[in-house]
Amino acid sequence: MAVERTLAILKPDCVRKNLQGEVIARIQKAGFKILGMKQMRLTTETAGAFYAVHRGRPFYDELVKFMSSGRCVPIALEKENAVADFRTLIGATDPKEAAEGTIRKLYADSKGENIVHGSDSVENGKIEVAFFFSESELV
Ligand code: 3AN
Repeated sequence: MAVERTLAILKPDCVRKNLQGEVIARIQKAGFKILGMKQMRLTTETAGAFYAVHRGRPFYDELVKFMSSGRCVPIALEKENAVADFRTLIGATDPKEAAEGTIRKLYADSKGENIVHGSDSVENGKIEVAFFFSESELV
């Protein structure tokens, strides 16, 4: 299996609930290596650009508003099969449908406020890591 990079974002609901440490511990226990991590507050412009693929979807405005509503923590991760394994670790978009023991099942309230983002393909993993981190910030 190939070593891949994937982008996690601890979303504003995760930070508001003070769950950063618990979620990061689960990510580390699952074998992911943290290459880069920062705390920031996204502007609506930055959140809109990050989620540009969803522009036009009914939840887009709400998503951009939520993602810029408070601090978030982008994390660049590396591991063999990182993209698929991270999606398994976080669970389905809707926490009601997420498997037992997944991060969203454990901590998320709704489809919109679902604690954590994870890249959905190897290609997007590369693009999304580069969206938040320069190569010199990945160590
Ligand atoms: P995932 O984060 O599981 O890859 P996507 O890529 O389909 O899910 O959606 C991106 C983000 O948009 C989700 N994390 C979620 O916050 C939000 N979202 C997706 N679908 C809905 C929906 N039907 N209603 C509200 N928010 C949604």
